Amino acid sequence: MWSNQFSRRHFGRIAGSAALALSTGSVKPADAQSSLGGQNSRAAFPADFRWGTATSSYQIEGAVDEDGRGPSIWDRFAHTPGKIADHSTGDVADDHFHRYKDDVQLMKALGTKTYRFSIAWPRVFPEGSGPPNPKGLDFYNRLLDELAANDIEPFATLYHWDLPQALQDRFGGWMSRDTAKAFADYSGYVAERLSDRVKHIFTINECSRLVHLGHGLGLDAPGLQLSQAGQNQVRHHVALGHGLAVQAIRAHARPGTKIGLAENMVNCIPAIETPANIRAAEIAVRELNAGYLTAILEGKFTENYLAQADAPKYTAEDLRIISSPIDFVGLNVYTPDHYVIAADNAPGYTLAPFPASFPHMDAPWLRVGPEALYWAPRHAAKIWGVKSIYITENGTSSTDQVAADGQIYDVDRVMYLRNYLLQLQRATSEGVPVAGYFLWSLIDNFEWMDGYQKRFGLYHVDFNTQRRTPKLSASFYREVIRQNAVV
Ligand code: GBH
Repeated sequence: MWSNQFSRRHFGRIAGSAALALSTGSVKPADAQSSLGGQNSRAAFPADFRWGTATSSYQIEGAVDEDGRGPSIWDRFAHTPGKIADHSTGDVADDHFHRYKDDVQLMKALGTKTYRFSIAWPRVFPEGSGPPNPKGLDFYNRLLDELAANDIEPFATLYHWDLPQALQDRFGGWMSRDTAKAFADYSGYVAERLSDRVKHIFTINECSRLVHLGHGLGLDAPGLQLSQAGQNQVRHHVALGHGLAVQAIRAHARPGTKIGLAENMVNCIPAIETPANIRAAEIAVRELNAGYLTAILEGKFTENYLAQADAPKYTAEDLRIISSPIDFVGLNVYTPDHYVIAADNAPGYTLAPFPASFPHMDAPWLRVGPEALYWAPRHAAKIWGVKSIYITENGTSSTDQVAADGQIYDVDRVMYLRNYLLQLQRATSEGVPVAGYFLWSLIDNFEWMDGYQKRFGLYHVDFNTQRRTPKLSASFYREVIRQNAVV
């Protein structure tokens, strides 16, 4: 298995002589800076900035039948023929359920001091609600103890899309308010038992994707293709579930537990950074996130959102619950969603179409626009006055060929990360309150509808042997963390 020693040697080898010198401790960050003409001092992050990696339960755990776990909508979906590109499932995935100790060592080898993971609801409540399954929670107890022993702070997500299948069967999952209530009960239960060690909790990961791909396009579980009205109602129930969970966590967690969410906000970039375009981008962000982030952070829907024929059914009490105060906002940022140009006529902005030549990584949707990582947190801070922001996901897939010498020279991922991180540093240097960054992902994993064909990890995984191998990008990230600056 993976010892720390081994990984350090391995890092030295893959990153060449410069990293070898660094790993012996003979070159200090200051020396590195002076040799680069002081560039690094300009690209430094706040001293207490938190660096981490992110994963999610169904994508890495495997062990879907162990210790009383119930089935989730992703088990059902992945086992439905034709849904996953390579006909794979998350039945085994990275076998993290059994290899979590080794995986914690991978985090340690990077120098990360934080880790964002998700808890599988069907491990804790196999039927979604009703009697809990203490053995299911025990896995997370073991993981948390292992993280603590290695000085890595846990940030836990309560819902990364693996809804208990029983709730889908019983009342249509998120199509019903009952799922929002069950989510709150589960959240309070987990918070009570884990908040002695987990001080930061995210309620729901990416409402926008679970609505659009899960209930609109049918490409994610539960694979539904609802009308616009149906999708808006699902979004409303997810928002309500978030709000009820915030209240339940506050009621049951230890004092001082911080609560937020992790959202892939529809991110609008001023096409040219003029004051008019920046203002237009802010208007667009408010409107294009009206059903979720705007409602959560403002306590009301925008007039345009309500004016549409398909507006959700809601009560004033719902909005009060949805906008329960939160402590931080997590943003998943991969791409620029829209480039925006100011317009005189309503709604005050134009969304520029993307030219076919716009560059992307190893997926057509993964467009390369590093400034997305500057604008997302800046918008959240400016538009809603958010005081604490985490980048809860950022990263990229790459074709990741294993070279003849066994190494993975993912210089494209390094290029992507370097340019995005420079834009994040631009934000923190301007005082945008970003407290930390979680790179997606620690290890290659089950990439939803793409199966194992898309790789996002800093560590390459051979899914036949479960062998983990650090890619060049792992050395890059380790160096960024060591210097607390873009290198
Ligand atoms: C995140 O989603 C997830 O949180 C994470 O679990 C996942 O592994 C990671 O990113 C990488 O994908 O309509 O077919 O063009 C990222 C958000 C991904 C949103 C892809 C929209 C469009 C797919 N998005 N997506 S498609």
